[in-house]
Amino acid sequence: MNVKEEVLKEFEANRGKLISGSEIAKKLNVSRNAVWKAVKSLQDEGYIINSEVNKGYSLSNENDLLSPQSISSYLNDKTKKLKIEVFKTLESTNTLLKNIAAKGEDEGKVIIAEEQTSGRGRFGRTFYSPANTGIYMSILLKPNFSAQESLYVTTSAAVAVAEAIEKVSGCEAKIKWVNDIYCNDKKVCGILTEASFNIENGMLDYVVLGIGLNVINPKEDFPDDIKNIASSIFNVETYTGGLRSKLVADILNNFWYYYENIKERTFLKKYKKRSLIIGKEINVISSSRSKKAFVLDIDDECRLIVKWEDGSIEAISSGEVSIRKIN
Ligand code: BT5
Repeated sequence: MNVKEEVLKEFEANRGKLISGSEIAKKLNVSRNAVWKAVKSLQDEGYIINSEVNKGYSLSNENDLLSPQSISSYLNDKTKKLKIEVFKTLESTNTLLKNIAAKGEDEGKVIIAEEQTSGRGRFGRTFYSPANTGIYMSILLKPNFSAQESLYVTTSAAVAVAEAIEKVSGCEAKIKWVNDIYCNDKKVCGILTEASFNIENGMLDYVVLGIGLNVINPKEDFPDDIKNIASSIFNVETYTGGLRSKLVADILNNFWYYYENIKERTFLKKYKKRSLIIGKEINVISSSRSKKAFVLDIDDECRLIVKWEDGSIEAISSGEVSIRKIN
């Protein structure tokens, strides 16, 4: 870590509290001038750091910029070992992490961006990812799984995110099979899991789990094509800041627990309990054809059990279709 990163670590560990420049300088074994320069540079990056003459500096609780330091203060013993890197802007965190994974990176690398210019959804769709209002994060996993089991990564992550949303914002979070999270009937989060397979043994080489969460509404609102379906978990008018790092950490803490116990599928009951569509009518869309069905259940392999209009029952897999709820 360089001086600026060390100074930020001190501030994040003492959020809202005054610490004197000389105290920081002594602790880091650098000059007071070096601390002042680091503070100035952090302020230029947008950190809200207040200073009081002869007393010192304090990082405002309202500060909402993401950094490994800000996230780390909320992580548990297991997730503290993750290697988190935060970027101001990227095309797509999944794309970057897939490139890094292909070069042999270890499990536990986490890439976060404040903004994505080409955020991706499933089936080549886009995920709108404006600056400083959401969380765009990808996690590298190397599970000892068959290709089919990779679905449990998406579904356990959905539970992890839903629980984090509820804890931090109080919004009731529902899951729309297989990868979307809804609050108040609007989509607030999408999950994109991409995997690389070993053709010879049918096992996974690696999995990149991508999570996009709308925390506050973007300044110019959502674009017209998603205005009616997208929302965020906080109202921009009342959001007081400082919670995005906690959300990231809660998601990582929850997810890592489910991931380490994934074979027991402890998340599955919770996944079903949060379902937005069990007991509802939906349209099942595949290669531009749409068919009405009634959702009976989600089975242990995370397939959707539907009853078609002719009365026949089928288990459908997420790789093949999209669904739309009928109100
Ligand atoms: C998803 O796909 O929702 C998966 C989104 C995953 C995004 C994360 S961000 C970090 C990582 N890096 C990436 O590049 N991607 C991942 P899908 O279920 O196919 O939904 C896509 C559809 O959601 C779009 O066609 C829009 O209708 C809608 N949509 C786009 N942006 C949205 C947003 N910000 N909030 C809510 N809905 C959105």
